[in-house]
Amino acid sequence: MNNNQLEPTTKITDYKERIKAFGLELGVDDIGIASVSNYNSPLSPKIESIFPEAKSIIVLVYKEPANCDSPNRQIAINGRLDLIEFSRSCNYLLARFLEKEFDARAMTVPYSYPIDMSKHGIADVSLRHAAVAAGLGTIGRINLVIHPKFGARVIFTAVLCDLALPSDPLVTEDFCNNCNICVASCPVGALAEAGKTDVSKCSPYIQPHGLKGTIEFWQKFADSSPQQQKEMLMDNSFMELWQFQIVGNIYVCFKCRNSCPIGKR
Ligand code: B12
Repeated sequence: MNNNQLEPTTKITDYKERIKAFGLELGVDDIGIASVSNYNSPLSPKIESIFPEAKSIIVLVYKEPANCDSPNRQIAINGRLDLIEFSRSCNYLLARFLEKEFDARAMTVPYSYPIDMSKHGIADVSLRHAAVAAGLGTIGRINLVIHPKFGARVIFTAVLCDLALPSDPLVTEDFCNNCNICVASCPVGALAEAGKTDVSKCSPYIQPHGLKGTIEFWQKFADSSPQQQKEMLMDNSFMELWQFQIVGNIYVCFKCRNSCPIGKR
């Protein structure tokens, strides 16, 4: 069909409506569209370096169930894992819809991992910047996108495509009231500086069995006697490490996001 050519405005509007209707029908909570030219994430790679013909970013919003508010660590993270799994299906189904319905080329952008580990926490596509460009919210003091209806209790995925779809209007209202509750809620002070999350504080705390924790464990293991090594392998911290390796993406802290009063029910 379109081979990157701009279609008459009515047709393009119709495409956008059909794409959004399809996504909402899947169970996604909101969808915004940004033209690639409106995506501006200074630290991230250019979208063209990932997908040279990409013209649009379709950003999918998923409202989280209440799990992350639970003091039970397993229930809290399992709610997120449910959503991550669901979001992969939605990405795939939307990409296939674009291919089948509009003869478009599409590439999916996942929730997070795998990312290029040499880039120190900078993903190939910054979903916060994409969500803002797609009119889905504004960045609050918490450094998360505050969605007009759901606040910070949302996650995002995206689909890049070569259809030239115009951007949705930006959200102009600032939903963050700068109450600073998120800043105070962080047990390691990672939000102390406005406009920046201190990754060296946040990351090892929310993912204690991530890269830093794994290196520390095996370093200690290498420096231990055979008897101590035996004990280390029977210890709960190793079992947690093992669990992290097979499940991945296990966070043990949601405090900033849980503390935000915007959109809380
Ligand atoms: C790596 C990563 C992390 C790392 C490091 C973060 C980092 N370096 O930015 C760690 C592990 C610490 C982390 C923590 C969390 N993360 Co995280 N993370 C990511 C990931 C995979 C990549 C982020 C990235 O590329 N950052 C690097 C660059 C691009 O960011 P940056 O240029 O520094 O941008 C910052 C500034 O520019 C600032 N900023 C200042 N002024 C302005 C103005 C405007 C207009 C804009 C757009 C930005 C902006 O905003 C950005 C945030 O700091 C994304 C998924 C993705 N693909 O985007 C999820 C993602 C950002 N994380 C998310 C979440 C939910 C979390 C946690 C709450 C984890 C949890 N327990 O649930 C915490 C929140 C911590 C916090 N309050 O900041 C969500 C955010 C959803 C939302 N509502 O915004 C994302 C989008 C995952 C997803 N698919 O939904 N994360």
